[in-house]
Amino acid sequence: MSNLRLYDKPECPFCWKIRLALFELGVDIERIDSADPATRAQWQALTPRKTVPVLVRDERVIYESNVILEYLQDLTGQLLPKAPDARAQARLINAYSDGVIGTGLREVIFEKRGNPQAHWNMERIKRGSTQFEAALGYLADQLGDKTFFTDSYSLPECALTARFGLAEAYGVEIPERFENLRAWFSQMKARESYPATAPKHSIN
Ligand SMILES: N[C@@H](CCC(=O)N[C@@H](CS)C(=O)NCC(=O)O)C(=O)O
Repeated sequence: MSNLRLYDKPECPFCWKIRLALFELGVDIERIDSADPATRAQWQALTPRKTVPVLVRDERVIYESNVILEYLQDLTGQLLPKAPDARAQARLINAYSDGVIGTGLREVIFEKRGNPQAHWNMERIKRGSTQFEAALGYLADQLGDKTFFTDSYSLPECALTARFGLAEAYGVEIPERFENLRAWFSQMKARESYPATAPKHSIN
């Protein structure tokens, strides 16, 4: 695939899911850290949303992580299962990861990242962790005893691996009662794509 550039932020869950997708697809990219003051104006000029990830392929600029994922699917045919029902399921879990799983986690991460430990608002952290845990039941039911959320590595694996990875880095565990989710996450971490794409700094 020709000339791909990704503006991203190591700890951004939307960016991480794109890095996972690209790695799993075996696609080489030039990665540019969006926090670098030298490139900030450059990528911000590319997107009206002023958010990363931003993917540039030759002259084409794509922002919004889910549009990027669909674009990668269109280019490769390998990010979504074949059957319409399974494709819908993959998209639903991806949306759930963005919209529901991310909500509680954000509270924990923003609180821990934004403040010295001595000043952490433990109530906010507890509230966020509880919300995260409460959202896991649905995922556990959807996964059941399968290896993947659909019949192959797909959008849910990219999206949730990034979310669970950030959760773990910020001290939020998947409770033991969700044994299947824990086993699934262990499998995801054992793939080459995990260490190759995980943020390498700034997680406390
Ligand atoms: N809906 C967007 C959300 C992306 C987003 O919120 N990105 C955050 C980082 S996690 C961002 O770029 N914030 C502005 C900044 O970092 O300057 C997507 O899926 O791409």
